[in-house]
Amino acid sequence: MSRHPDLASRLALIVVTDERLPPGRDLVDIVRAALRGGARAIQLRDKARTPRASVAIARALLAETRAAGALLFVNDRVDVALAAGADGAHLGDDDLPLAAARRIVPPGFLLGRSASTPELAMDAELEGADYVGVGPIHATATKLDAGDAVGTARIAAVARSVRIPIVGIGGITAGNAPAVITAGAAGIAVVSAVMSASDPEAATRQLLVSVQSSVLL
Ligand code: TZP
Ligand code: MG
Repeated sequence: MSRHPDLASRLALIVVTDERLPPGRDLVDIVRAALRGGARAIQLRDKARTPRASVAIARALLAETRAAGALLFVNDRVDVALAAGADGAHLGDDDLPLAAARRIVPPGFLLGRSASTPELAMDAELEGADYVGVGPIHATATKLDAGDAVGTARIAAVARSVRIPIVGIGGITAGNAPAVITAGAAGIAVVSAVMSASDPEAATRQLLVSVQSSVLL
């Protein structure tokens, strides 16, 4: 059973932050705009800040996500997520093993795992992941070590292998999101489509419309 009553619908659109923002832009402002645009989940992804600084920004984002009834995940760092009181953490190959993280988090704490193949996704599910992130679906300039694009067919392959929700990531836009959903993903995770948008609120709204309309296809 899912650790969150409404997890799959919250995962329809995860807005993932980037510490490299266009000049003059403020992260909390962009997240607030994304929440106004309807984002139900935010992931703090920060490869540059110290853990101390990450906890401070996570707390600031948590005030916003709580007010909006959205979930906050912290990328990489279970310690930062727990210290800030976030709803969950997203783990990759260099982070705490999923099962080890599960041992130290309270019941109900959400754990996502990057898993780009059916085998890795099955391992993640067995270890207690609440969802898996599959990607990069398309080429992306946001994560330099993301590896080759796996395409939407990979979503379909992972969807045949696990029962937990799947989130597609990497080069996803409002234009190509429907193919990710129709391949079997519960949602999409985006960085640049919102973080680099001139109007992050409108960009978020457009992405959500795109995801939600394709659920009905
Ligand atoms: N993991 C796989 S691809 C990616 C991450 C964090 C970057 C996604 O960024 P964008 O800008 O949405 O392509
Ligand atoms: Mg990571």
